[in-house]
Amino acid sequence: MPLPKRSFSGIQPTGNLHLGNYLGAIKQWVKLQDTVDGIYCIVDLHACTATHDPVVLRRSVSAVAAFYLAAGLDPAKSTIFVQSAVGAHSELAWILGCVARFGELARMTQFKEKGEGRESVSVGLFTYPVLMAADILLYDANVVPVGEDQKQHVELCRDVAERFNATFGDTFILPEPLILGTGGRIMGLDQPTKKMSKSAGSPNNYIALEDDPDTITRKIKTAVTDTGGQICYAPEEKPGISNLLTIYSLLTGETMSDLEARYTGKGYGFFKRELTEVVVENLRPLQTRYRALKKDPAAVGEILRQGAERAAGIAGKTLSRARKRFGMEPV
Ligand code: AQP
Repeated sequence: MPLPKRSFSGIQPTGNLHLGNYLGAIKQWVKLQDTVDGIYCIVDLHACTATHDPVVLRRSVSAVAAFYLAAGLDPAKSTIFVQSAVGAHSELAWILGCVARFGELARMTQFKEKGEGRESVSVGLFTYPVLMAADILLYDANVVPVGEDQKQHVELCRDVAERFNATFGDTFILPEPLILGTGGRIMGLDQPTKKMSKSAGSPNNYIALEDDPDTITRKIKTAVTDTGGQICYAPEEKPGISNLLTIYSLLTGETMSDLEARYTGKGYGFFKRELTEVVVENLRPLQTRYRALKKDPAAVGEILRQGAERAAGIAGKTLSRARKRFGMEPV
């Protein structure tokens, strides 16, 4: 199979980045960056689909950028930028919004989950997948490395692109989601049947990339486990311990069967103490680099500026192609 040429992905600056974002998304991007042209975005327009404070949003954008770099994204190999700095995202989203269908957006499970229990939701939350489709299609991305939760949105992106191509002529490349087998979905520590999430009600749901060793220790100690003390990977019957095993395996590269064999008869308490050490030691170098980057906002700002310049060059060409096909520029 030929190597994929370009990947696109992004994270919303909506709160504390957590282990799910790292293992499900950023770690994969770093792995890919020697073989594909990676375009990685801080999707601040998506973050506005929920009620937000503009000052906090700006701060979160800087924090996410610093985490991308601290986790190993190299601006010499990957393009890193802020979504709102490239106007083509909003313009293409409008065009695609006229091609997408209300019914297909209404079927998106993330919209249903995030809208659940709220008195009212923004139109932006409903059309979120259309903006995401624009993000991906602008860069002719072949692959979209995301967590499991985003698979449905990538599929919608393909459907909308296919419809556009069929109606107006070949314009967009159809992307494929790239999802880790085990670990595409890291679950909440306090509720292992739901995904770990920045906007979860309790901070005990997630291990934030910024958490200090004491906080990590406390969160893992109180993580929900299942009845029976056996340490085995069985996501249906034992979602709590299976989730902790997944985190351990993804951070160390050890297989589930090796871990199961090592921890046979050892008990949850023992396993949790060892997992705590693994998490703390894996996050330590990332956190050290993150703190150094936070002290140099000008350097991070310059990386984002250069990234936006390159991104705008690529996106502008695709947008112009789409505008022509759509009847907005002379062919
Ligand atoms: N629990 C998770 N396990 C694996 N991957 C995950 N991702 C998010 N949570 C998990 C992946 O991280 C990338 C960026 O996600 P996002 O922050 O833009 O949006 P999200 O999926 O909605 O993440 P959160 O944490 O739940 O954010 P909030 O609470 O703000 O909505 C994506 O690739 C996602 O799959």
